[in-house]
Amino acid sequence: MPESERSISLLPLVTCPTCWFRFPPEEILWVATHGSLMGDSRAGAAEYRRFLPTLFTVDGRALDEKGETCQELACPRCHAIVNRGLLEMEPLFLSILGAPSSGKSFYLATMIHSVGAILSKQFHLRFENAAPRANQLMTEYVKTLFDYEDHTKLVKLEKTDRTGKWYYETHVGEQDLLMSRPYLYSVQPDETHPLHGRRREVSRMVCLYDNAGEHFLPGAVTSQTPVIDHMAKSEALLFIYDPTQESAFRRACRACRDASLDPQLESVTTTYPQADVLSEAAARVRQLTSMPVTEKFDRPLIVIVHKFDAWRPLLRKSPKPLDDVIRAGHDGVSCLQLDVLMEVSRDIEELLLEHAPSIVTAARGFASEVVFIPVTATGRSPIVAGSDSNGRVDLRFDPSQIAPRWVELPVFYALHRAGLRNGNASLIPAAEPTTAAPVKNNGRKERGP
Ligand SMILES: Nc1nc2c(ncn2[C@@H]2O[C@H](COP(=O)(O)OP(=O)(O)OP(=O)(O)O)[C@@H](O)[C@H]2O)c(=O)[nH]1
Ligand SMILES: [Mg+2]
Ligand SMILES: [Zn+2]
Repeated sequence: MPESERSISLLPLVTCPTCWFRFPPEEILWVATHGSLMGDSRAGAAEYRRFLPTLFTVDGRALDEKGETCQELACPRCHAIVNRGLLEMEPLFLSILGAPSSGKSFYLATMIHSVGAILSKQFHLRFENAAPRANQLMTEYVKTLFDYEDHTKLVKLEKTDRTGKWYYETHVGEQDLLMSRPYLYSVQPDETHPLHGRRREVSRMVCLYDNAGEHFLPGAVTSQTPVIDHMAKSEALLFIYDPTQESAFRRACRACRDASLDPQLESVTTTYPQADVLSEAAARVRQLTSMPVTEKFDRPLIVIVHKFDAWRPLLRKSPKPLDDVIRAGHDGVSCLQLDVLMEVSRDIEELLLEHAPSIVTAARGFASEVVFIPVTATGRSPIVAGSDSNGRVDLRFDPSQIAPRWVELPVFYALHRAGLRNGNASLIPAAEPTTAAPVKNNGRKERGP
């Protein structure tokens, strides 16, 4: 690493977001750009060669062996691209897990779409797409759902597969590895944030992954396909629980007077029990982190109780609007009202205990801190648009009708807890409601889930 880059105060150790290898910044590789240097021993034939440079331009860019200026950096172990921001900002891994079709991809896309506005307006934090090329797939998901010309063209997100574009293939230690591709978004205090002066220390690079649900089923992961092992690095596990996959929930929903007409409440998808999916993931985390069976996971397990739009009639009282959970604090930066959030969590846990107690048992048995948050990515049910190429019902949405609710909260809670765990001031503070005034609404509609 040249002197000019050293002055930007690099982290002592950089973490690769693809294979989680930690290494000193001077060991980072560069990616050649000269056309004749195509083909890399680890990243594959379609990738430019990775190399440890000896020559640099005056502005600190490496020159490849053909004298071309290079831009991109790569991990010395798996040779995947390492975003430059990771040299200066600690990563914050968040794992999203859940059964097939539980709604992981919809959750990710709608959360990415929604989170930036509230982070900026209420928490004075800048949430930025830190790696436009690497995040392209996620950007396409967001565009599919929210960037439409003609709302009569119904939209959907494709099923995440077990191989293909969602993953990165590499060759390390004489074996082929399949890794999950990370999606990177930076979170930094803006100029008006009280922690702006400490931004180097508190800013984080949020790393997210979109797995196929099948990866969380027993036996799906081997040492050559560590696609879900990000869970061991995660500051919080976001387990997507889909009540519409539980027969008891479906029966109860259908019996309601104002029952949702969601087709997912009718068609029985053959799935693996979701409590077992969580237990399987828990076993993997225990194994990877050498956690004794008598100990509990010490980071938050956030159970996202998804597709709220479909099971809403089962709740005896409506959860509070988002503005009750996020309120203005003293210095203009909003605070999470944890007691309001915990009250919602208790109501949801009670409902789960009534209809699907095994998920509560699995969650409480694994983690010491469990929060249940109701979420809907779409705000409404999908429409049956015939059947897809595999003969399954093709579920789609009118993009003008998509209205996510509470998708931001799990991430806000995770950011809040991560700050506390690392002994830093939290980017997302929490406060007692008695000390906080309700935030100005700017004429926005109240947004309960
Ligand atoms: N009612 C309702 N349905 C939803 C919502 N979000 C997603 N869905 C439906 O759930 C189905 C599965 O969503 P995905 O996000 O693709 O699920 P996934 O967990 O990524 O599935 P895999 O990629 O197979 O693991 C989709 O067909 C959507 O129609 C929601 O908020 N409400
Ligand atoms: Mg998916
Ligand atoms: Zn790596």
